[in-house]
Amino acid sequence: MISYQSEFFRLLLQNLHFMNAVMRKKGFSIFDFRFSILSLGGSVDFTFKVAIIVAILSFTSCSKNLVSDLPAIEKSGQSPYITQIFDYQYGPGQHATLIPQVEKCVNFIGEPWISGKSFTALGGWGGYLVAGFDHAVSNTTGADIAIYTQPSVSSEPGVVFVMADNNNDGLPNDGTWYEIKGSEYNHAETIHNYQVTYYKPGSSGQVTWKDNQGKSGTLVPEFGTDSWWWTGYGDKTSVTFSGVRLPDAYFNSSKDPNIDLWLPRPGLFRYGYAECYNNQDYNDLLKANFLDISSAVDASGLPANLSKINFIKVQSGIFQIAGWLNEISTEVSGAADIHLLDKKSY
Ligand SMILES: [Ca+2]
Ligand SMILES: [Ca+2]
Ligand SMILES: [Ca+2]
Repeated sequence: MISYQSEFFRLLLQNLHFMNAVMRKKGFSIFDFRFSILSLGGSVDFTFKVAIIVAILSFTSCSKNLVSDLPAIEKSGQSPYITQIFDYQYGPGQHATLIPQVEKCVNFIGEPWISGKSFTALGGWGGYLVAGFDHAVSNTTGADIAIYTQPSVSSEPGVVFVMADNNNDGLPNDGTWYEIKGSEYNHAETIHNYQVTYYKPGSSGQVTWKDNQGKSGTLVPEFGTDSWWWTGYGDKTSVTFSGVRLPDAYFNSSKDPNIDLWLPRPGLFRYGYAECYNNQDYNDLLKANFLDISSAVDASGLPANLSKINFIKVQSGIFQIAGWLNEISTEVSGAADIHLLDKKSY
């Protein structure tokens, strides 16, 4: 096992390198500082922010065991982890210019975080990936699927859907996507069957949007980014996403208009979502949210009663730009069939 101390310095160096690279690329702008559990903005000195965030991330990281030291059991040649990506669409957000046009989501395939693997950014609301296991994951008592987080400390909830391979052709082409019913399923602010169309920016560089609730707006980054439009959309002048809109995850608790102090809204996202930390289904050892196939519901909210699933879909569920945090967007590092993992690892 790698010592906490060496892991501390590895993460410290990794994050300093990351921030340095970002600052160079962005000309001293913010790329993704949602590593912080609370965030400071406005008149607070930039260097101070960086110092706080590095300190928080390093402290958090060195206080936990390392996932990559914990081997998985492979039974009958089956992989516990995701083996295929079928679809990926980035939702407009701050990472847009950094994600290749043909993103393969290799960070979501296989065991997370080994050999320098990072995470997959789903972007702003609606962005998603569709992935599959090489076998059917059984629905046994309790949790069945682990969705690995970024890892980080700041929740950016994603909605998870599951599908069975009914015709056994290995493709997510004939089943129904059933939503894992999370804690905010019946929240008054949750909008099921939500839809947003994002429009390619003109000369302003800013993405405008319209939703199916009669609302529209502009995605304005708090800190400058080149564009939130992703080259992976090809020649499209607009792109439409459909899914579940969850309640806003953060609120600005600052009384000073010159300072942002973004905090998680209390009591929300207790279970049932991807990239949620310190909630009821977060496994501290694996750094993953544990989801139960029995929680899957149909379009009317009734139990889907699935005995097994082969495919998962993870989708950014928050449509919120939280000040200098920019958009709240899900990042995930893979998924596992919990039944195939070494029980000692979690
Ligand atoms: Ca289960
Ligand atoms: Ca199929
Ligand atoms: Ca994240």
